[in-house]
Amino acid sequence: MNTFPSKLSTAIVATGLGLITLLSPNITFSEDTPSKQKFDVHVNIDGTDTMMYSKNSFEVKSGQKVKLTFKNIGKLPKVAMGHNIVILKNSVDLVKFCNEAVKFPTNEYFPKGLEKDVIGRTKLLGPGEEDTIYFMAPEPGTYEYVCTFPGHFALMKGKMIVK
Ligand SMILES: [Cu+2]
Repeated sequence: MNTFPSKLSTAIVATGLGLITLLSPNITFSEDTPSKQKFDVHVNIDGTDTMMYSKNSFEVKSGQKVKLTFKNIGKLPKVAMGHNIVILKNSVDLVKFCNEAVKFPTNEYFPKGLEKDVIGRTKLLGPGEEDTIYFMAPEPGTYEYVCTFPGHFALMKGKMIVK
């Protein structure tokens, strides 16, 4: 009869999915993230070859656990058109931060020592790549996010509005 093989293949598929979840390399968490799987709001943003974010603002509520997925939907190579999203604390000057970031090409254009200035950040992504981050929405206010790849901050920036 077919019962046993069909149960077996179901088990294999389930195991496979489990492995994919475990091995997924693109999930990172900020330090104050209490749980990997629970979140209150999911924000999706794309980056393009024309140096644009698909969203120039989004709104969340203070205290929400935010899941943010960023995807580079362009085709140009990472060395020419890499993108990230860095969400800055509102005490931080965006231009100064980005001018510092360009000095760190070997650190994905993230300025070493300035982790304290950010609420969350994705990896620097090449074409077709995506990264998901989790963070807690801070106190109400407006927080800028930006791509720190050299020259991109003029166009690739937006505002996270926390209510
Ligand atoms: Cu960019």
